Parts: sequence; C-alpha cells; structure tokens
Amino acid sequence: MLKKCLLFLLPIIFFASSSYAGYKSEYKLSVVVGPTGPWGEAAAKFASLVKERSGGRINIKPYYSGQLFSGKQTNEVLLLKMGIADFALGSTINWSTTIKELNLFSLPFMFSSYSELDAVLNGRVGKELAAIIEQKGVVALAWGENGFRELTNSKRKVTKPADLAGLKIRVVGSPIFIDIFKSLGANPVSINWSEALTSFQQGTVDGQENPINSVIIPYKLWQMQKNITVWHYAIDPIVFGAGKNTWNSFSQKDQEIILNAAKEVAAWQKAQARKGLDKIGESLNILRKNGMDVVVLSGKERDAFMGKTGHVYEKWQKEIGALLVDEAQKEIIKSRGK
Ligand code: X2X
Repeated sequence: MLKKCLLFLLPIIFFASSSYAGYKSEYKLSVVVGPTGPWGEAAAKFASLVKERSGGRINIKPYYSGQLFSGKQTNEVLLLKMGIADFALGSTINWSTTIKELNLFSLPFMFSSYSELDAVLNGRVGKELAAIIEQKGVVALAWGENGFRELTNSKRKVTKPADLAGLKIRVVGSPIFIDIFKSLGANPVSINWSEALTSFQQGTVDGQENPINSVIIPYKLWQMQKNITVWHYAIDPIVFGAGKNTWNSFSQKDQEIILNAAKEVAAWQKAQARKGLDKIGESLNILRKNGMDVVVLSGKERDAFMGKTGHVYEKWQKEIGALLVDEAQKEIIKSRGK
C-alpha cells in the first residue's frame, strides 16, 4: 500500500520541485536611481514582498543607479526584451524612445493635477498603453510614479519664459525635451542620469528638471542649484514591468504573487511621490529649509510657458498618435468636471 502511494505521489513531487528548479537563482530588477527616495525604496519593497510571499522561491535583486544599462537609460526596454533585466521600475521617459506612445506624459503642460493623470491611467488610455507596452515585449504590472517634473537651476529665479534664455539645461536623451527647452529659449543638453550629478557639481550645466520627492530631495540638489520653479510641465509615471519571457516562465500562482506585490508597492510608491506637495506642503518646506528659493507658478504664469510650446505639442501629438492624445484629453476634461 505504502509503495503504491509513493508511486502515485512521485510525479507530483517531481512536478512541483521541477517548476521551482526551472526558476533562476536571481531575477534582476533595473532601477535608474539610487536606493534612497520613494522610487529606489519601492524596488527594495517589491523584491522583499515577492520573496516573502513566494517562500523564498523568487529572489529579485534591485540593480540601482542604472547599473544594468551601462549608462544609457533609454535602453531599458531593450534590456527587458533581451532578458538582461527581468524586471524594471522604469520611467515612461526612459522608455519613450522605444515606445513612442509614452511621450504622451511628456507633452508640455498637458497634465496639471494628479486627478487628471489618474483619470487617464485608470481609464481606457492606461489599458491601451499597457497593451502597447506588451507588444514591445514587456508586461506592465502596475503604474507607479516619479512625479511632476519641476525646474531647478543655479543661475536665477525663473517665473517667465524670458528667464530661461540661454540657460544650459540637462534633459534625458529623449528628443521631445530638446524640442520643449529650445522652444522656451533655453539651451538643452542630453546627459544620462549617471553623469548628470557630476555636471551639476562642476557647473557645466545650469539646470535640470525632475520630480521633488523622488529625485530633488533624495539627491539633495539644493547643494548645486538654489532656484526651483514648480510648474508641472510634464508628468512621469513609472511602469512596474516584467520581461515577457521571464513573466511566462512563472507559474500562474507565482504570477499572481508578483502582480499583487507590484500593485501594492506601486500604490505605496505613488502616495510617497505625492506626499506634501501642495503649496504649503512639507516637501516645499524641506526645499526652503535647505536654502532653495521656491517659485510656484500661478495659472497665468504657467500659461505663458505653455503658449511658447504649442508647436511642440502639435508635432509630438502626431508622433504619439492623434487618436490616443485626443482620448487622453477627453479623459482630462471629464475629470475636471468631477
Ligand atoms: O534621468 C532622469 O531625469 C530621471 C531619473 O528622472 C529619469 O530616469 C527619467
């Protein structure tokens, strides 16, 4: 009897253990920033949650500061496709040279509040974008957030387009940003994030643009640039993504574990990215306490910048796909009425 039982159990034991045996001993997670701040911390949280819930079977290791893409941050989607990275917490900006529809979030002055962004991401456009990302070989598990991108510089207070004249501004190597800053009269230069800090320290560039909680505070940019203009000119969602081959190698149960962990951590991360960012918010006070001159643009001041970038919007709307942009605009307008 015992022998019979064992014979019956053997294939089950074998099958169960072989599905784990097929798993890698380490899954690489790509992150462009360092471990400090909501973005980097989310990577560690995601890895530890998956490890805990899978009973140690799935071991994800975050590779911070763009270690996996040897400097070129716009290569991240290719890394996932090729299996050099298994997962990424990737900025839509870094992915937008490979997936042109993601330039939607960089259209100048398109989004002005979190509720507008939520309406777009939680609605049809968000689903369409996830499907487009999947066609490129990456499964989009959840939307996190880097944040609204604000302008800092070491030269002067910026409240109107003329203040930007001639300022050398570091931007990511995604062409829409070159177009935007040129149209504002600045002198944009593409520099990878891994080299950007040195250029700020050495003063070879005058300014840059990045979100407050996820980048400006953790990297203490006030040490190099004292002026900040809060103008919400672009928003930067983060995709919690998995390479398709890696994803398909997991059992259904493990896919569920990973998906749920991604959703939970993305929600936490988004909340951290937004914390204290209203006018009298804690985050702006942190900047002031560290000697920054904080300018929050009024609606009218913001309109002046928007007016200068109209043709950039027109050009990139076509690149992204007018239908998709139109759909997003409709969601935004609808959300304003709520
Ligand atoms: O390079 C940047 O500015 C950063 C860190 O925000 C991105 O990865 C888009």
